[in-house]
Amino acid sequence: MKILILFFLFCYSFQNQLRPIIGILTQPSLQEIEPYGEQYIASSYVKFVESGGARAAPIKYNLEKTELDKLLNSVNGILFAGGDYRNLNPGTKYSETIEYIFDFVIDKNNKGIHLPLQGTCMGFEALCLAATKNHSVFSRVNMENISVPLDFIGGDPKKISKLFKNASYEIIDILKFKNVTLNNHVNCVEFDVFEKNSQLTTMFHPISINTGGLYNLTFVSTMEAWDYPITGTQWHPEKNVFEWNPNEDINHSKYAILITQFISNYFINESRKNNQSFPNQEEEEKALIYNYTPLYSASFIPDFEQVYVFN
Ligand SMILES: *[C@@H]1O[C@H](CO)[C@@H](O)[C@H](O)[C@H]1NC(C)=O
Ligand SMILES: *[C@@H]1O[C@H](CO)[C@@H](O)[C@H](O)[C@H]1NC(C)=O
Ligand SMILES: *[C@@H]1O[C@H](CO)[C@@H](O)[C@H](O)[C@H]1NC(C)=O
Ligand SMILES: *[C@@H]1O[C@H](CO)[C@@H](O)[C@H](O)[C@H]1NC(C)=O
Ligand SMILES: *[C@@H]1O[C@H](CO)[C@@H](O)[C@H](O)[C@H]1NC(C)=O
Ligand SMILES: *[C@@H]1O[C@H](CO)[C@@H](O)[C@H](O)[C@H]1NC(C)=O
Ligand SMILES: *[C@@H]1O[C@H](CO)[C@@H](O)[C@H](O)[C@H]1NC(C)=O
Ligand SMILES: CC(=O)N[C@H]1CO[C@H](CO)[C@@H](O)[C@@H]1O
Repeated sequence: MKILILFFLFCYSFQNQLRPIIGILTQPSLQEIEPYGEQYIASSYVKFVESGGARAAPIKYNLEKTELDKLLNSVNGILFAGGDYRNLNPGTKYSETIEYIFDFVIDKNNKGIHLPLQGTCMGFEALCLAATKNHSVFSRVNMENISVPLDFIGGDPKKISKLFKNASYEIIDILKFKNVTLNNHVNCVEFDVFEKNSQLTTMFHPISINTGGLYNLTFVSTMEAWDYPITGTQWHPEKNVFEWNPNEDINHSKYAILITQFISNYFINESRKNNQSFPNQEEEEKALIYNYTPLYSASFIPDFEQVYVFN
């Protein structure tokens, strides 16, 4: 009997979270979305975390610290979505919040609580800003509306990265050879700048680079933290499955879909290792994205099929 109980306790400790909730940070609305609400989340990010087996909870970028702390102490992972690079301008509330959340995540993990963080596109840049507090790490690249393969660096990505350790060679080859990673960014962190910045190199490990854009720069396109469950993609894993703007070079091939699913599965798998929870069911329900109804937004902002707006 005792052994049986110990066995169940053992299993439980390895499956501590089968109902993960991902906090997705909102951002100030783009001009086209403004009439509907002051801040927004593109629904594709919500669907991205849902497709990996999680639920989403919006984190308003302008929450006061006590409310923010409450959420950060309750969710099982955090996503910084893509968006307008100007959110990261010096002095914005948004950049203050991402720096706060980043430090919070580092601190939690240092205390032995596995709290994953994914940054996508502008969210990738947000990770670099938060790690350096230096607005000069960005360069203008204008790499917009183009799907490319990844240029892996440092050897076999299965051997050098946590992100791709468990990937099949099919996934690696799709990323290596097919145009499946949509780039849609004004700014970037150049590989040279990255390598010369000790705050970046001690925190993160670049896994892939790409070259291109109006200014034909070589920039870091995928990275992960050495010692923390933090990953960044300058490209958009969520769009292949969930965004359908016919004027954007988004890849909807069966290969591209596998990439979205791989990144989502990886991130949510990481979040299942987190043991945080809301104080009670009522607070959990109150936090969930299900309290909001997305708008069909393609007619006023073709970049997104649907958006959640908040005031
Ligand atoms: C979560 O895990 C950490 C590290 O093992 C532990 O200190 C903490 O008490 C756990 N929290 C809960 C709510 O189980
Ligand atoms: C900020 O980043 C730029 C570009 O890498 C670098 O030249 C500068 O020294 C950095 N500033 C500080 C204070 O580290
Ligand atoms: C998507 O990838 C497939 C497979 O490599 C390729 O044939 C197609 O041209 C790509 N489409 C776009 C929009 O990049
Ligand atoms: C990827 O797209 C470029 C154009 O952007 C094209 O030249 C190349 O053939 C494509 N590669 C594949 C594998 O589809
Ligand atoms: C962009 O830069 C790469 C690498 O530095 C170079 O090989 C390529 O020819 C350049 N492309 C253009 C269009 O200048
Ligand atoms: C995006 O790229 C595609 C394919 O290269 C092109 O057909 C489309 O016109 C571009 N869209 C915009 C908004 O530039
Ligand atoms: C999920 O995480 C566990 C524990 O780190 C790992 O063993 C497993 O390979 C991961 N699965 C996937 C699909 O990444
Ligand atoms: C492709 C690959 O390596 N898959 C493995 C990922 O991790 C799970 C669980 O550890 C294994 O069962 C898979 O074989």
